[in-house]
Amino acid sequence: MTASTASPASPASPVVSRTLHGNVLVVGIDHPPVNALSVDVRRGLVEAIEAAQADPAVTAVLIVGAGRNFIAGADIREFGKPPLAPLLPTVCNRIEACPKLVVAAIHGAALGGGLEIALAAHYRLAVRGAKLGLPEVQLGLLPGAGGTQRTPRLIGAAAALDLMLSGRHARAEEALQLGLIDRLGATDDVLGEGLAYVRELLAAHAAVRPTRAASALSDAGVDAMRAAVEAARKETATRARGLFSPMKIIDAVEAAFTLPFDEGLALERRLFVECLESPQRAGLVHAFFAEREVAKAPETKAATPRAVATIGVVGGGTMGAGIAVAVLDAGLPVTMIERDDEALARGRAHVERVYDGLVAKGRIKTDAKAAALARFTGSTSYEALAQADLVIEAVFEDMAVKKAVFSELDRVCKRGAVLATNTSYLDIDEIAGATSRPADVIGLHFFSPANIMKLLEIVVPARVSADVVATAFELARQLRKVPVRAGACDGFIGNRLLAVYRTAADYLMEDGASPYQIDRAMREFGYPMGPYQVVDLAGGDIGWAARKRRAPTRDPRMRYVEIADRLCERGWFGQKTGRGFYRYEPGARTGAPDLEVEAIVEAERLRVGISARSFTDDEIVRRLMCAIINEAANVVREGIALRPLDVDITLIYGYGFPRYRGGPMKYADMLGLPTVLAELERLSQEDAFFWRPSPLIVKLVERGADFSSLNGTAS
Ligand code: 3H9
Repeated sequence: MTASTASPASPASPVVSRTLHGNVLVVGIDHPPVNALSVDVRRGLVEAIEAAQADPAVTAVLIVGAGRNFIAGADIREFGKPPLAPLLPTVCNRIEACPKLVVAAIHGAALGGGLEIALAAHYRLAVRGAKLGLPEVQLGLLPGAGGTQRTPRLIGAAAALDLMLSGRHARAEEALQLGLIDRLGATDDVLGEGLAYVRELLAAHAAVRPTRAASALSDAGVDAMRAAVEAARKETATRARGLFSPMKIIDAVEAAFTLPFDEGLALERRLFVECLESPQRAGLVHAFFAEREVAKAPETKAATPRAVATIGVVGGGTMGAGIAVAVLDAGLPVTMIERDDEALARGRAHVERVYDGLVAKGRIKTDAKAAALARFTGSTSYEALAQADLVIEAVFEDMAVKKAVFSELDRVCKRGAVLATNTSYLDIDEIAGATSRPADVIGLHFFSPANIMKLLEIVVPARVSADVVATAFELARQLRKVPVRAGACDGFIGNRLLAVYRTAADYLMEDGASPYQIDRAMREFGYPMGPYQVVDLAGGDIGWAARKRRAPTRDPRMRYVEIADRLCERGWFGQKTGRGFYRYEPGARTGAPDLEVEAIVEAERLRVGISARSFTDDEIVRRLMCAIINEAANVVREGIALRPLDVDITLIYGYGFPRYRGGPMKYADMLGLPTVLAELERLSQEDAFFWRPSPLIVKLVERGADFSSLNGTAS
């Protein structure tokens, strides 16, 4: 805080304070948690600028944020509701038009509309640690308060497009280099730095400097801008395929050098409203809030996590090594256990290989690899885990093997240690039964590659204690994972839904669609890969083993398609064997359609007496989505997922479901549950067992409600 004398200027709005520091009016935004620009903040800002303009005692205005951030942007909770005046573009124009000097002093986040407020000010200072960005694209939007017009005028179109199309945050140092800010504060006292800067500007008689008149759009600059816009259009057509707002962002930025400022603003507004009204905006905003909501499981409120400073990992295969890297990356030490020296050496080599890959890709430096590996130790003796606070088992998926591991852990681990299994389908209660402390046993289902994939299913068996669940959520936070609480059942949330998705795809294939058409249709829907590309990537043998395991308990009413088994019997397990549903050139990751596979599919149709019929891509998507939505409803009904939004986040973060569709439950709500139910009823005439509508969907439709009514959130 600065030493200057401060006095309240007038009773301002409850969220925007006005304090006179000598002749400088400090306008403070204090609207927790992140100073989002709600209607009250917008009103308060306009009133403050008007008050400054009218008060002869004020020669300059300094805008600052209270708490941890400057301003996190527009209030996302207001989207989709009737807009309330003053709109944000008006607020920004009002700030820019102020005849007295306006300076923004930034700390923490200045994002979206928050940065646009700063861009409307005449000068900008940021302290270290500040992050500036225009992340609207991640919400299906574009910067709609002058950002698309002011940013290119300030820093050129190439840099502006980079910020807007990636949505990334630039640190204060980079922002200075780009020309987004004018001054980097020497200390982190944002108010003191800001006031000193304003006084310096006043002493130098610095001019009021509207950003709309900034000069990056000089004649010489325009050619470069045109080239940047064209390059961005080309790249966006492939990189952001299927997304609505990126092309609108480019159109708006182009207007910055093809139209006068006010016409550019008008175009920006029109395009912003188009984005605002798009289903993609609704899907992405839902995902934004859902992602934050999943971390708030009931146990995280009811219990205190146990302290975790040291972690053990049992098993050094791909999964164990990936988990070890995820933990090492969070700065925690890891002890890996393997059964003998050879296996341990392989486990260590696995870990090193992951780091070598990261170094080769330039993601980390060699010294970061060395620092991480210095936290890694290995042992062939379980005794090395005696002091571990939490142990994650990642051995072969076999109940007897897992039980043996847990009985060893029970023998050696200290009281209070959390014992976690990474199983993807086995009964965790049974595993816990191999110990004398089932209350300490929990499921931590990582996704491969475990150091990259963000999803962590936290699987809660019947006897686990609440503080162990809370510990798992805290670990997820430390590992920067997105945790989803799942109840115990075969496949938990994600793999259970994957199984019905695959089954429905197999039915389509046997009934007449080719695996290649199915894959293409799902890619068009927004998945990065189709279901059969995923099988080939994961290894057909994994699903084959699961099918054999389930065979004895399979309901006889369930139709079973044997096509994948025919491929596995030939040793065609996908990428790793060079053949699967696709044929792969040595080392290639993209496969080509295989006529022999199509012949096998046709032979299977003949064998079971099906004559192929044709399906449109649209029908394929409808069937596969109905299968997922229906099973997801059962997963919610049974309490395996806490809420529909937990399913949405699981599929977005673990299974490539297109985020801009908000997840399958949000997608179902947008389609309309009566439409989904009607489709299920139609399909159940073909196969009453598989397509039986979930009682939850039936109930919600009867009540005129949808899945969002079960989320307990506003989105
Ligand atoms: C925009 O600005 C459009 C304009 O161009 C044009 C308009 C015309 N609104 O993330 P956290 C909530 S679009 C409302 O856990 P952190 C969040 O839900 C906007 N609420 O904290 C959470 O609530 P809860 C462009 C918001 O410290 C709480 O705040 N801006 C908003 O890890 C804490 O959030 C963005 O896209 C908001 N804008 O991270 C920035 N932001 O406690 C979005 C957050 O009930 N925000 N909340 O769960 C962020 O990226 C991060 O929140 C931030 C802080 C980095 C700021």
